[in-house]
Amino acid sequence: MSQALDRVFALEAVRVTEAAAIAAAAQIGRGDKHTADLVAVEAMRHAFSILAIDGTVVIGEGEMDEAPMLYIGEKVGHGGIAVDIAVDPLEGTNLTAKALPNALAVLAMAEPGTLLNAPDMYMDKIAIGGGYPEGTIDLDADPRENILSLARAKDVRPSQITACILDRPRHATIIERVRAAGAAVRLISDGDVAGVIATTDPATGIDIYLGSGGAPEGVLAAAALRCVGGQMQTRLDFQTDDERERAGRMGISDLNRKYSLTDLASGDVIFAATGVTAGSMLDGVRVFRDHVTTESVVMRSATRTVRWIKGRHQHAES
Ligand code: VTB
Repeated sequence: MSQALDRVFALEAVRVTEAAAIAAAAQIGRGDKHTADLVAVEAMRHAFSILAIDGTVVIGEGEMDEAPMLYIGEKVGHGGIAVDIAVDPLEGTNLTAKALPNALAVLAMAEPGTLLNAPDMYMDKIAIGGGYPEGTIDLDADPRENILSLARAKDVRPSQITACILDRPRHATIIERVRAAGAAVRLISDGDVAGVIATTDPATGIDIYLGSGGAPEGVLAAAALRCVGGQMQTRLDFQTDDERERAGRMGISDLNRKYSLTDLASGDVIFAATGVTAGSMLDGVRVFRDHVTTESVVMRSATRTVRWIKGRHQHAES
């Protein structure tokens, strides 16, 4: 990606996540996660169509036969710079349906071939923010050891560490081991992209993210960490042979590979997100009589610039 275009697209990317977030906002608290997702996907796809890019979706709504829009391999944009695109038009469909915090519209744009083409399956993840020595965390270490190591690196007591973990029965052991180390656990019902990014911002009070969530969400979170700093390690967490075969078809030969941050997103990348419901990183969409407001963040790995962008969008009819 050339510097100049890459800079322009950082701002263009926000238009795309704003469009998805505004569409999804009409579905906040309506109890219908499918419609919430659908309207976000439609709006995001439309917003892409007016961008001067030659984009290829590498992480999207699913494979071509299961997703009508923003499927893996779909071309987006009306021509221009070649970019690979990872999207989650509505990260937190449940959060939106239930009007819970931290639902986001998210995308990453990257140099072609530089994002892990992660299949839609589980991925084990561990992540911390920036400023710690390399090797502070290790996906293969006991969660208790990771907490103790992070506490040493941060020069605090383990009881002053907070871990963010998805509230799932599969995480019972991790939660028990983190608490055994003396750390606090903040359980989230969904939204692990926001959970991973939260580790990079001391204001959230979250120091470390642990557990298994969606692999596509893992790549999106990695794109953000490439821009703001942080450490992350992941491994695909196969549930079935079918998933193993699918990963093989997508070009993954070492099924047991441990992915570092740069294995997940190796080149120049832009990450953009707009808040749908208010959360730790971004305010949600607010709807007024004649306009809506949005809050977005856009980051670039090339310069590590992070911009927060507030938008005021007039309703179409007013
Ligand atoms: C997580 C979470 C997502 O999927 O990736 C989760 O961050 C993992 O799947 O918001 P399970 O729900 O099966 O645990 C989401 O909840 C939805 O994509």
